[in-house]
Amino acid sequence: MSYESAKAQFADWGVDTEAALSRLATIPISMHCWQGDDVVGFEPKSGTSGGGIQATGNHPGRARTPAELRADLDFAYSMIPGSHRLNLHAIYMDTDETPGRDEIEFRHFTPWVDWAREAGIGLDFNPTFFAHEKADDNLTLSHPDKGIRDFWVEHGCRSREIAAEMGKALGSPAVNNVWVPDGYKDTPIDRMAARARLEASLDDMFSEPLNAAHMLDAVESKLFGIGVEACTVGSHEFYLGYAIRKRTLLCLDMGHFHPTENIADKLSACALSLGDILLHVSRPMRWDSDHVILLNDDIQAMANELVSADLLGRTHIGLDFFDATISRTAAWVIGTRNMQKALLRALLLPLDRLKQAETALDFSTRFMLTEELKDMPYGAVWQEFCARMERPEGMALIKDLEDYQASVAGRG
Ligand code: RNT
Ligand code: ZN
Repeated sequence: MSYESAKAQFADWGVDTEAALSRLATIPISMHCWQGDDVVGFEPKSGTSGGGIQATGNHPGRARTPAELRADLDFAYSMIPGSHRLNLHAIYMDTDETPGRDEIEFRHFTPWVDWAREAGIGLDFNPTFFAHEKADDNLTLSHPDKGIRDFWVEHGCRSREIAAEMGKALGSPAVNNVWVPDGYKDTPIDRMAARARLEASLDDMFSEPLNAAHMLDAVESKLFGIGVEACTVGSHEFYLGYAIRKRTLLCLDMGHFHPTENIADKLSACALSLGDILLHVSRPMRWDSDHVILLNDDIQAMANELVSADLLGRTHIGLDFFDATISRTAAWVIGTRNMQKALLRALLLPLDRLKQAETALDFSTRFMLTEELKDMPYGAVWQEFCARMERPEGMALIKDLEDYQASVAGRG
């Protein structure tokens, strides 16, 4: 179907496809660097990721150096319509020095900043509280040993400063997201003490006020992980309360709840008490498996909520998945485009009509509308978006993805 007929069909429903396309073009997605190398990073002696994070697979083409990762990212962004962001973890430093986690500085990341400036890409940041000998017990900021807590607080403080410098250099605030793996494999006796220690460490870390125009603090909760099945210190309730009291962003990761919970439902509930929100869009399969996101009901529900609840202006959309069994660049590109497709479909909803039916308790109309809408020509509008942004789609996209994968498959 041509874009013009699609446009007319949407207009029949009172939907302006041009408005949807313009809005979509302004929504940045923060693409996570760690899909490119299976969460390994570039620290001299980083081994397995630890902390319950597990990329599985051995597909050829893993980026082994910052230069390879940037080449893969350049390619990925060239396949994704719009202008976006990169979410870096501290272990992705690019330097000949070998700073400890408590010694990292902005200069260890300047090649990333130069690259981002050149490419017109915003940066976000994350301290790395895993894949380190001082995190081997799965305890960091809540460790009973003050020396270990202080080490990680120092890492967190430095990460905030690095994020602030990045945001300042690029003229757009970097979200600095704190996720710690802290928890217990078996049932703990004193959960309160662990949570009080985590809270005190976070307070220490966040004590230096930094300019919100440069850096935004976020905290990420989790339900459980491998090795911390019995208790995660930074649970959802812990961080929801913390974020509200301390006015940080709350990061909702779609894999960090019971599999039957509806994460989209949480957005409006949390948003009433919070300022900005950070999303880690992911696809848990039976557990926090971090599969590449599909254009499925969960992602669509999330996008619909962002639009319907008018939360796009204060939600930072980050992705969090890693699959090493398929082309890593294809995973990035298809996953990110899926997020955009879901946003486009949400922006093409006749929301006034739907809301009107709901307010009038006319659930028959709401039901008929939502189901009939599933047959609308979203594909034609998406194709138009890609064409205007000079990005391939369909078979042309697949060929480009295959060609690039073939070009990196020889990496050792
Ligand atoms: C882990 C969290 C966290 C990580 C990244 C690498 O369960 O989801 O966001 O995936 O920091
Ligand atoms: Zn996450």
